[in-house]
Amino acid sequence: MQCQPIEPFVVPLDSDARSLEEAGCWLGGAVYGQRAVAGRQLAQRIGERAAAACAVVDIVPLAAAHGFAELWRVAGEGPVTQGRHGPNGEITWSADASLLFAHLTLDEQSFGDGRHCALEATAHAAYQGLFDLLEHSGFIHPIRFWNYLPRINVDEDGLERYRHFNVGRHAAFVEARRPPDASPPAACALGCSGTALTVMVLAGRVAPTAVENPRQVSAYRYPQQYGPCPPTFSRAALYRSGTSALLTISGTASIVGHETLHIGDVAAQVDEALRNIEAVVEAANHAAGQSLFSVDGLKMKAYVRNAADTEAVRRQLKLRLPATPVPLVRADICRANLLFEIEAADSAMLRTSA
Ligand code: 3EB
Repeated sequence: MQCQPIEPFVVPLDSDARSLEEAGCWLGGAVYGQRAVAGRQLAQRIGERAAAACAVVDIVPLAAAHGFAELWRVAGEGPVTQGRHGPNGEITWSADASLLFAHLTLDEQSFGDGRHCALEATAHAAYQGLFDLLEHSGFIHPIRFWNYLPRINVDEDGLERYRHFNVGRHAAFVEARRPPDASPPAACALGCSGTALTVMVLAGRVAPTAVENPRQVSAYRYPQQYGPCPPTFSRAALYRSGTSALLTISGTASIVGHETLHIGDVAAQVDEALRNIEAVVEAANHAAGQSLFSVDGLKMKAYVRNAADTEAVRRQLKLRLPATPVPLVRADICRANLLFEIEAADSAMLRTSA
């Protein structure tokens, strides 16, 4: 099967529809910054003119005054087809020959009884719906999930909401006969505003290779001190199809083993997270059997818990990665003591032995 290269691109919110079309073939992605009216408008333009599936994440961008979109561009002419899935058409998807991108936003208020935390049920339903789409579309292998959940660090019914989310996600994996501890896809999980959970997925027709970080305990083996169900993700996923490869690195923070390091020191957390990124890139190149990726070349995006830390984070990133622009958004991170999280992706051509 012939696979086309895919890359994430950051697009400023004031891009016009024509420049989007000229830029190539967009599969989908997300606008970060719902509050800006421009965000909704861009998502609509991208959806209509470029046939891409574009989510809107209610989050505060620190990168550009009006926010930005992160879009996944596929090479070639397409065709990119688009559709809806689910009983109420709540899932929007878009696909080319080898990759599918889908997203849905579920309002937690339509789940549960209004008195108890409904995030577990909402996460369960979101993953059920997306897994159903993957099975029906033939893109059965998730490569990467993005999760944005409101009030992520708030305790409800005696458990932090992120941990409720983990219970619902875990149950959906088990139910879909996708063992949570057998090479799960890459992922991230961040806070957002509002009352709705947004989940996005990139999926393929062939299984990606899961990549772990030798410096960290696999997240799906975290001990119970982090909640009744561990989070379901691998540190990175390496997707190879035809002559191209895509590496997508999960949300990466200042965690070594399973413990948070440098509590209260944002600059040191940035450094530690980047050491983890380096270790994951090395592990990915090892898994590929060739040196495909380098830290300098990665497309990155990062989350900062406290807006007041923005300049310190920028300074530290500039010091470590002088040539890599890293758009920032303000977001709560899934452990109250984490101040920073970074994610990355890149594509490469595989060297095939003649
Ligand atoms: C960590 O390493 C930090 O729950 O999907 C990173 C990436 C984190 C993904 C998820 C959580 C998730 O545990 C948090």
